[in-house]
Amino acid sequence: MAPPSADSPVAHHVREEPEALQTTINSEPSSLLSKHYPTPLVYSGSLDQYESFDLTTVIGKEFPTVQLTELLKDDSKIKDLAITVSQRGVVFFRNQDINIEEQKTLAQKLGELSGKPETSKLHKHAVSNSKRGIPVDDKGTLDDEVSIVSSDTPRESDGNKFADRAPRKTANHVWHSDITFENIPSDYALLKVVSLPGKVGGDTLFASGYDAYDRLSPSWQDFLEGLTATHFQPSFNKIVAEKGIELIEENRGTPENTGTHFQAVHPVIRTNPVTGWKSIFGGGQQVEHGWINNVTDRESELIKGYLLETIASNYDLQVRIKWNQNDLAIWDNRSVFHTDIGDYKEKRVAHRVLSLGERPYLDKNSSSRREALGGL
Ligand SMILES: O=C(O)CCC(=O)C(=O)O
Ligand SMILES: [Fe+2]
Repeated sequence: MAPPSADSPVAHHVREEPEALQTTINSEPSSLLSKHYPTPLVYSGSLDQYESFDLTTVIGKEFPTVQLTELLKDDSKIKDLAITVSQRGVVFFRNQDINIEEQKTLAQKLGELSGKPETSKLHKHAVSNSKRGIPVDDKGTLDDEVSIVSSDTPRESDGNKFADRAPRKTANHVWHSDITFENIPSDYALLKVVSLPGKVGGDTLFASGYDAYDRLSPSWQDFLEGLTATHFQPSFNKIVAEKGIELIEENRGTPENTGTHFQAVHPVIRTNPVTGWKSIFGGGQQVEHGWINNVTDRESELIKGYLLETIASNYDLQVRIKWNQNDLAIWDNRSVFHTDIGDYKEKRVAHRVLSLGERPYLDKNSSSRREALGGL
């Protein structure tokens, strides 16, 4: 069956996984039987010597003084950093002198040292890449492994969100995790804000997918653990048709991220291999144009709506970062949703590097964050 288009009228049928993707899903059960899931990693304490504090009870940590270039010298510290990011969801570092090459090295090492597959390298964005001609430094270097997130040249998929805020419906629909339309999405994201719009505006919000999972009743947890979602990014092919730009079609950081489908089937609830905790994954903007499989269209909309509400409406599972120039955030895209806040007019520029992780999976026997920590 051909996958339904995002624009197709609501039909009273059950959406199944698109044929092209069924091999992936259908090959899972037999391999699952014998599958050994990774054992959660244990923090060794190597970062305890640096000043740090938690930003909220459930999400966020800040290291106000250490330089990442210092941590980069020691693999055991990088591994502890990966564990800290996966546990706290997002970690902030202030006024960093790390350059773009070092930012890339750190991104790849965070993934490698916490056990990602050998084939997973840094992501090459299909659209937001060197072909846009925006240099990553003052020497004019162009790099497919760096996305320049700039209000001056908004990502084409953002449309004109900066043009006029007044007519926007609600900001909530922009909550997302990065590049989940890929078969192998991102584990760690590193975003360094290099130019700010002024004294105020351009903050970023993060929400814990772990805690969103913990908000669900055991019955809903069980129900959602049996479901997959099709993540879909239709705007890239529209841009090709409208603007005639060239996409990166081959090997966007792993041979498994190839082609121009920009659709991937992933479990709605996913286990993070580093913590061993379950998280909502099939919610937010990444499924706005996608759907929940094997339920009716109406049921899919209801589930998507409820998951978005759980992420967006619970302010006590969120943290908001106010940036200063050269601050850097690292988040775990497997278990955290985020959204930028387009409440400014002046130029804001950030450099983003994404490490690619593992193919998302659910280990039914893994625990929730609250179960593991014995409470909040
Ligand atoms: O610019 C920001 O605050 C975040 C933008 C974003 O969604 C990203 O870098 O993945
Ligand atoms: Fe993002």
